[in-house]
Amino acid sequence: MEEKMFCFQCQETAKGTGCTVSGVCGKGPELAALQDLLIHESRSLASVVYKRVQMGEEIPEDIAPMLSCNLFTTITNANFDEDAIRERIKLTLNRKAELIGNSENGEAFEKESLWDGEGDYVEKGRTVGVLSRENENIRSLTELVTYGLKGISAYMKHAGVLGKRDRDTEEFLVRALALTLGNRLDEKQLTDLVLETGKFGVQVMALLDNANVSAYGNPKISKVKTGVGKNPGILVSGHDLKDLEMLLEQSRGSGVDIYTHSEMLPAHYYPYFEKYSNFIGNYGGAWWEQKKDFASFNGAILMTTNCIVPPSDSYKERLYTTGTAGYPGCRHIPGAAGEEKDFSCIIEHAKKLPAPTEIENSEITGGFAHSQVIKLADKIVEAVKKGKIKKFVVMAGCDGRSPKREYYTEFARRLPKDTVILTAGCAKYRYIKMNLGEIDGIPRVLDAGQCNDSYSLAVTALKLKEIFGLSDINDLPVIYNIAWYEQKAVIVLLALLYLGIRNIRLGPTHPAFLSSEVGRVLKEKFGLKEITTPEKDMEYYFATV
Ligand code: FSO
Ligand code: SF4
Repeated sequence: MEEKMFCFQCQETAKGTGCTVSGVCGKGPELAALQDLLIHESRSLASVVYKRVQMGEEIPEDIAPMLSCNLFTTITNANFDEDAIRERIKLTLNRKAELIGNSENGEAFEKESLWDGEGDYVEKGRTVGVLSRENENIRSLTELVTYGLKGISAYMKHAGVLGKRDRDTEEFLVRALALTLGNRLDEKQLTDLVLETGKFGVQVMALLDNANVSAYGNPKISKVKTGVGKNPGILVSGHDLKDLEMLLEQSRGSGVDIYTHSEMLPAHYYPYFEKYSNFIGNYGGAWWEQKKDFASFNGAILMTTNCIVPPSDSYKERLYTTGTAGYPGCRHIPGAAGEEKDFSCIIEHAKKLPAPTEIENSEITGGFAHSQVIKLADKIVEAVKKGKIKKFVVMAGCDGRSPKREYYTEFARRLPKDTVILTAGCAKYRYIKMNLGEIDGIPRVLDAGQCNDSYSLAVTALKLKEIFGLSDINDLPVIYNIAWYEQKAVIVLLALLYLGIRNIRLGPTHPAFLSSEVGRVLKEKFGLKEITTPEKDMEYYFATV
């Protein structure tokens, strides 16, 4: 049967090999082709810009924001709206035409950069997707770089809305996209580019950390309520803290309470948001539980980024998107980076809706970003020296629907009582509500924040290395067991590899986009391993302890 589409960028890809009929995520073949075209045209625009850079020109100011927005839009579960993707393709083509038109040396641009947008976008998209690269390893390495760049783009965009940019990372984004247009690089060059992507992954996460801390203060230990109040509410999901800030400001005194869902939970850890008395707590669990959670929430819902699950009719008309997120038929709140968005329509809508139905009434403890952990360093070091903490287990990453993810709940449950879990990202929902207890007042699950706050875990590890006077980060009593789902987890993984961390376990399944040869190299070079069963992995890590 002829394939209608091809996408293997996320963990839930069909049969663990690729979505070929329609996406498990709900992405149809036309949307897939449009996303492929948007990526291709982003490479093409980057290629034109890179050529001009090689001729001694500067990268125009608007280029990196445009490219990062394009890439972020194509991340799994971010934007299902074909019109929104068409609009981005058009903008990108126009900008490319402008740059080529203004160039004194138009013929310097290669054929691949020159498509002018004539013809059908979907048809064109079908010719430039993942399978347009025939060599399996070249394809694998190119996609690995591209998914890393998508993660970088997401974090770049979040830092950008808080007024922080990093020219080096922007230059890298342009260069890496340009170099992955067509088949310009060989396997060795692409492997080097993969490692460099990890380097900029660290840099962009540091940038975002700095942007968040400068805007909202250092995260601190917080107890977040999971019960509900009597007022109508708005449930905010995704990762964009600036959107949350604007909504909190505009909903002050409106009688509408604001709750977080999934990856927005860590917003409660920032001191800045304490001043909003209508910022009530967290409602529900990880992104994939939204059908259930959004239905019982009863109020309006705001998706600021991924992960959107195609909505049920029971709540679709109360679901709003903003930023790079989009879903056909759901209202989109516009506004570019740096602009004040107008959230009045969602606030007015929420006022007319019933209060949330309570689904739990407890607390989640978090806020263990690097500055907070460093404040606890004396206590932690003492617990390690006394043998009360034997190992730290980094379990950052994503959650998802796969039943195989039960592994993480079971792994956390089986961990010896003298271990402490360091987490970040939505992976935490697999165990953060279990009461795993404390060691000398230190909770056994330390949540640093969103997936990008995996950077915090790396800073914590580097600090411990310094305190214990070790020369190699791998000599620390730290285990890395990372769960992946989408492309932000890819950049987190590449960043950890760049920092020299070895023997990371990755699950719940092997990424389909890693060819056997690329998988073998990662295994050999970095000791990357797949998870097995909680019993076997537990034995592997703790048999000798
Ligand atoms: Fe999760 Fe979705 Fe944050 Fe991802 S909500 S899966 S890695 O978008 O980005 O952790
Ligand atoms: Fe399939 Fe994932 Fe791609 Fe969606 S994003 S089409 S589920 S591989």
